[in-house]
Amino acid sequence: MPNPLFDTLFGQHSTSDAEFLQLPGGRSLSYKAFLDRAAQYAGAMTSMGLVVGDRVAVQTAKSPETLAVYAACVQAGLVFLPLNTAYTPAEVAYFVENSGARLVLGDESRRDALATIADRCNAKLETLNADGAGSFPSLAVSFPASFETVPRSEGDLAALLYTSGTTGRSKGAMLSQGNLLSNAQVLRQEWRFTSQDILLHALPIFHTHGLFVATNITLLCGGQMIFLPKFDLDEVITELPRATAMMGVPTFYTRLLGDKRFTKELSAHMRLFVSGSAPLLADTHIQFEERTGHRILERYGMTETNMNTSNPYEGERRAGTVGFPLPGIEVKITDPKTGQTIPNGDIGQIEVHGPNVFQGYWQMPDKTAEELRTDGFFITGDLGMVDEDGYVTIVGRNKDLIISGGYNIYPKEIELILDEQDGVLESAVIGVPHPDFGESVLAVIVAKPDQEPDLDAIAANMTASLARFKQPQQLVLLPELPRNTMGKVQKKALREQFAGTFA
Ligand code: MCA
Ligand code: AMP
Repeated sequence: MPNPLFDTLFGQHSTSDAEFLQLPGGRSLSYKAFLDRAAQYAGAMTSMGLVVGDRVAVQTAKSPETLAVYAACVQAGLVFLPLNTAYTPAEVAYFVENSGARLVLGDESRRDALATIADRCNAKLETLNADGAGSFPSLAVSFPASFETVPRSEGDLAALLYTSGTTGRSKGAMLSQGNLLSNAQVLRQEWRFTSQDILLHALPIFHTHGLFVATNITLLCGGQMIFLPKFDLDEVITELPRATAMMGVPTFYTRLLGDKRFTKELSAHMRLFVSGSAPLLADTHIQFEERTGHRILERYGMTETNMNTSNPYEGERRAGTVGFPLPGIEVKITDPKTGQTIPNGDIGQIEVHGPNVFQGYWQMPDKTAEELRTDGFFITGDLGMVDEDGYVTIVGRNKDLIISGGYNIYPKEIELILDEQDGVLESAVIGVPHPDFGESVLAVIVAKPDQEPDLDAIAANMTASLARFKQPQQLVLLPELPRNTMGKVQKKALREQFAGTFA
């Protein structure tokens, strides 16, 4: 019985001794060894009573074992729910509760906090540490290295990835087997990936970019990954000469350009550098080409859709654009008020349609209906235009969103917490230019009459509730927020006022 995602990405390699992961310290893992481990994990999770469709919430370090949990979930028909390792227990509690996860996998160092959450949500808790040890692998070791793959179809759910919401509540994007598979197939073809490729993998694996784009393509073509725990400039520079391709957020490329060791010779063996998740400045694109002779290939995607557009592999990679709609994917630009398609060259909201578009938000039919039209077009919340040659350019966002180092941060989530602090009347959180992260978080606070909020105490309070990367890098007190005649806060004016803060 088929399981399209498992069969195509993983099953085809089950007896292959070819190398899959190159790991720090000269270690490596073959496809077979990786899949044997995944089968043991699938056996262990099934023995715990998990059944098809159950969610598995995973907040563990980037490691071959975490990747094997993903494979095991696909093989056993479970829904993989990866979580940013920077999330605080308060944040994790929401995801576990909202998803109704049956199993939580976390690091031993967080066992107490996670146990409280798991108990409250009636979920099981097991540990998996960065070095591959923990209660979960200890349990799995006694299971056979083969597992009868659970039949699934392309419409079945494979993963639940949470994206922050403009209302402050995160939404679980339901991704089917077909969503993931179709995108991996299209990207392998478009970017010419083969079993000869060695991908330098320095992205986290709890987001679409590192998990689905980078990993699924490699699995599909039977290539290898140099699997680094995180983006570390020295390690990337050391490993680059052995790689053929790299995927990254713009911060990766600006950091590389900031290092004199990053030369044409160092990247001579590379055939492809891909950038996405945040806008790549045209200046970075140009500097990169001058330094290395390579033109970065920029593409555009979302958690809800995987990848939508890409600059061409052959043909002109145009700086400042995100290229053409991928084969099988339609992009249209519409008037945000009427939803009508507008002429090429005009700026409107970007809508996409295709086999990549998700199944809706987990148990949020109203939110799904707001963003996913009945004809299948998804309203991305990005603003853009298509030029006469068909290149798509993103010019801004119709959603209040900050992208810092490739991580999405929704101001509303932070404002809700700030507004509860002592002495705070109201707040406005904005993204301002940052040389390393592209954008960074700045919070403007207005005091209640005759009160003086303690900014240091407020900053300290944020650490319990919010992951470090979401915490404002600066808190500013203003007598009032700028508003238009309708009373709406003018964030544009604030962004202009504070544009130079992190310059
Ligand atoms: C780390 N910090 C950050 C960020 N990352 N602060 C703001 N924004 C960030 N992105 C904090 C740390 O907690 C630390 O705080 C301080 O910054 C310095 O840490 P540093 O060591 O410099 O950071 P790093 O570990 O080098 O991380 C920076 C990074 C990383 C390499 C850019 O954030 C990263 O890998 N980003 C990629 C995110 C990604 O994969 N996005 C794809 C999602 P302190 O020192 O104060 O404790 S979007 C997606 O998937 C869509 C579909 C798409 O299109 O791809
Ligand atoms: P996420 O919801 O975390 O998947 O982030 C998706 C958002 O990242 C998109 O809606 C865009 O706003 C942004 N994004 C992704 N790729 C690009 C890109 N190449 N250029 C500009 N913005 C991008």
